[in-house]
Amino acid sequence: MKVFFITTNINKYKEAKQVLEEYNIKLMLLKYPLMEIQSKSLVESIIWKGAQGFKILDEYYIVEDAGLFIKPLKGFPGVYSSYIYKTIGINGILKLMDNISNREAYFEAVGFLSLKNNIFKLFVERVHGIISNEIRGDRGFGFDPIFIPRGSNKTYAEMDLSEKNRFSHRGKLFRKIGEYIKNNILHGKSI
Ligand code: ITT
Repeated sequence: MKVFFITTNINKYKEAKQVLEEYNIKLMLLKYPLMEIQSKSLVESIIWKGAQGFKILDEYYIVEDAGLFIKPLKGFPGVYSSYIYKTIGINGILKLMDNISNREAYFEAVGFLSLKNNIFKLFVERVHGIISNEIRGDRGFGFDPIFIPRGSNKTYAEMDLSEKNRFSHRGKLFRKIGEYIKNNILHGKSI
């Protein structure tokens, strides 16, 4: 089965593609910049972002948004992750965390799966962890070099693709989406 992933981020696509291969789902990249609204929640913005796809293609497709929420910074950068990454970057985040001993943070990923006829399903996953004291690793993208997921002592950037997928918010999210497609679409149940 073929499903499209509408994203401008090739790294996100590679991670998601590897997970969905386990479910015999072929993920196709549709590189298209969907508009994003400024909202306090990723769930609210993904509905708005995902629904734009209805006008672009009449196929099963996925749109995904993720953000890093740092507890002692009251959830910052959260929904502003993309802008903050492009402006102050990971060095800026580490500077803000100088002398802060509580390093708790989580990544949230939300997914919008379009099932044709304007029907869609939402998925949400979180992975808790800590912000490292320094930049570590050169793989991955975004905040990967400063996030250590619970259960590992490596940052995401010190992991290869499969290991990151085993631990990550995106890995968890796409396994949930894969299970859903397997149980509700591939096996012919009505949705
Ligand atoms: P889209 O076209 O799919 O929107 P994007 O790069 O803007 O691609 P997001 O809005 O989902 O992706 O992500 C917002 C930012 O959060 C992104 O620019 C990264 O800096 C960061 N981010 C998201 N997922 C990440 C991950 O797995 N590891 C590290 N940083 C991540």
